[in-house]
Amino acid sequence: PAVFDWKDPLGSSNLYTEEELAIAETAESYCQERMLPRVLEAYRNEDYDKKILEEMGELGLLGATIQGYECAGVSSVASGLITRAVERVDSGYRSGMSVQSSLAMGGIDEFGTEEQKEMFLPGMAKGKILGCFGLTEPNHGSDPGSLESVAKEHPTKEGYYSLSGSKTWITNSPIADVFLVWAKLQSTGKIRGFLIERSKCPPGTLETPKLGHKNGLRASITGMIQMDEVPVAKAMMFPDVEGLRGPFSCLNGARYGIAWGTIGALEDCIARARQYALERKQFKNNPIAKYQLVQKKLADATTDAAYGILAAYQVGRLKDEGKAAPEMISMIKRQNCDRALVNARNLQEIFGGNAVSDEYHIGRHVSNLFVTQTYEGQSDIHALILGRAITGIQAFV
Ligand code: TGC
Ligand code: FAD
Repeated sequence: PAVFDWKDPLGSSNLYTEEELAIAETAESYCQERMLPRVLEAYRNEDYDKKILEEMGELGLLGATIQGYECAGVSSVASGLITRAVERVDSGYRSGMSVQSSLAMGGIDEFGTEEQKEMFLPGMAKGKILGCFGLTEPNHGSDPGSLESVAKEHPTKEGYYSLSGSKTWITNSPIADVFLVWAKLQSTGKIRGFLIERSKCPPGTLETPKLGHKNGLRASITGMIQMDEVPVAKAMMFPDVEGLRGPFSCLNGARYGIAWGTIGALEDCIARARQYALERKQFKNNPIAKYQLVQKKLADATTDAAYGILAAYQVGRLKDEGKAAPEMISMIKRQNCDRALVNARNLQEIFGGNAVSDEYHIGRHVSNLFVTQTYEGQSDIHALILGRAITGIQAFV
């Protein structure tokens, strides 16, 4: 007879191939055995251990959907399962991986020249070359079309541009070796993608200060990219893509991953809250799990997690068939981030005062999930993307 499993309420595991299940298992064991023991110290000290990316590289988890260039070439569903396993531990670790895999490697794979791909992708797949993605600026977050960073013809160096401008809230920027920066080409006014290598920047032209004292995503590292006439060889510009289609195409992959990942974080909250509710006793020695209001919180969260996974799965399959419209990705990114945040906040109440101690992990997930709802398009921005697709009228401006 069919049995209900609270860990997989709608039986999504029946949908995965053998290979996808094996990849998920590898990722889950690595994350639980090697990442989880480090997360509390990392979060307390805002200390991102970049060895994590090397370890992920050794397991073939970076840029996993890319074909060739020493990448694993797995399905979008398999990459979603990896993301879910990582974010079950911490959204910050998933963030570091998303930026490396979907935003930086994904951009190079989709828009780079053969030379750029050969130069960066194999090293990035191994976690030996660290990447970051600079779109957001101090004055332009939700509206990146207005960005001010500019690439001018270099005044003295033949075959070079000179890049100036400032990017902020950039995951991995303080430790990155290669920067995928989006700036306007002065001659056309159009947004273009540039690959800046830290090792090739003359002193004083590139600074990447860390943004510390965060109250979420503390296990990831975030910073600025300050460019003051950075010389960049023309061969380091993406040759063909112009306008916002470039950065947004990279974001499609990262937003898709977040839809899986945030459900991983929510699933961790559910498992921890359930366990706590079964152990904690109040009023006549009853476990608080006996009380209806506590059960409702668990029922709501478990339902949203199960629906979220099925939706992400469906978009993953369509993605591999070339049938995933960006609006579908906006829908699952928004819904899964929002539901993960709301439910995690409700589950936090189950822990009573202990919720305030980081050793119960729930407060960390709640703070992280606020960030996931904000970056890669804040939820209301995704509502407007959907509203535009539904009505044909844009409401941004
Ligand atoms: P709009 O007119 O809508 O579009 C401009 C051009 O872009 C194309 N496009 C897309 N192409 C591919 N995929 C998509 N999802 C696309 N969305 C739009 C579009 O076809 C058009 O092309 P063309 O050739 O006609 O020029 O542009 P808009 O300026 O009106 O945009 C409005 C809006 C709100 C949709 C957009 O600006 C937006 O999405 N804002 C949110 C910004 C955002 O997501 N920033 C993310 C920064 S990176 C980040 O947060 C990383 S965190 C990583 C981590 O740590 O995990
Ligand atoms: P704003 O655009 O100022 O928005 C503020 C509020 O106004 C939001 O609620 C928004 O929904 C609302 N709003 C804005 N416009 C409208 C409108 N037209 N209608 C209705 N409501 C509106 N960026 C990168 O490029 N690379 C990274 O690696 C990266 N990593 C990040 C890591 C962290 C930890 C954080 C916090 C951010 C990161 N970001 C990154 C930046 C992130 O993408 C932006 O913060 C996000 O896009 C929102 O932009 P903003 O902060 O400028 O908010």
